[in-house]
Amino acid sequence: MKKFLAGVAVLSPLLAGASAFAAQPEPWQLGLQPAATAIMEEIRWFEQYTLWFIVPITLLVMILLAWCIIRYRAGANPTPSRTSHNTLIEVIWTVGPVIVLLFIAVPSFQLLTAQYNPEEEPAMTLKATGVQWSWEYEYQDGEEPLTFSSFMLRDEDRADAGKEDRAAYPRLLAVDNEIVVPVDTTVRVLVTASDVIHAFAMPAFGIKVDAVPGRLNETWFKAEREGMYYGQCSELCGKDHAFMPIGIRVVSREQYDAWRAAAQANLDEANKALVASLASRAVDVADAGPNASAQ
Ligand SMILES: [Cu+2]
Repeated sequence: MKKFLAGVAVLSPLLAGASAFAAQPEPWQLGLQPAATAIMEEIRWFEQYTLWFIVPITLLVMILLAWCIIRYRAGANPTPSRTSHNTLIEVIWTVGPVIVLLFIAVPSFQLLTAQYNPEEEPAMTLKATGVQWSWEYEYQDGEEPLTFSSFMLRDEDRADAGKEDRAAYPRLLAVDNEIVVPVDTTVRVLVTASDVIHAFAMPAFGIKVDAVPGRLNETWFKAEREGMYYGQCSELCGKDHAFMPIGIRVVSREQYDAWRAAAQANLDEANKALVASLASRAVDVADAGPNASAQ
């Protein structure tokens, strides 16, 4: 036991450090990715909150089971009681769970409502279409919609795209054309699919919504921290299901405006310019996170 506790003590700063890298899964990660939106903060709070019920209930049941097994085994209790009814116990085990469920249901419904209702009218609309096996994005703001597809970044394309840093552009998660959105902006995401069911999921934003052919689902996010965020298709959609990552880059308003204007003319050039400008101030971006000191 002592050894185990010592192990936990050694590991915990490591785990805290790992979580500071935000936005992408880490090897041996426990728990969720750090939150980049208020909704994800709430989801994380709710997860902790429910643990305060789950852990005591599990312990109580374990103790009761152990007590019954030991105290009332045939050897220690040769003549079993014939009692089959106890009003007080029956009231307790009916009312107790009802109260627990109420305590869980109220914040749960509040969270569900918040997930469906952005605080303000979304400032921009993005359509994401799942395709076997890539994503098609359409920016529906502005006079001319901007459309492009997003494939997993292949190793041979890294140099060309200026994405050789494997920490920032991890294998199997990095994409050739990522979604670029301004920070602190409410973005409506319309999600559909062209062939089979996919799902659009971004863990750090707390969003996950099915992409169903012939239907249009809606979700939204408001990213509060600049950075590069990774998600994946979350519906088993076929042989390349594991190879359709989602990349969302959250940048400042000015950077977004510059990118958007350039992307309309030439997406590749716009992306390259953005990657280069961000690489030059990578340190600032890393410092921007609330957990930066933990690194
Ligand atoms: Cu898929």
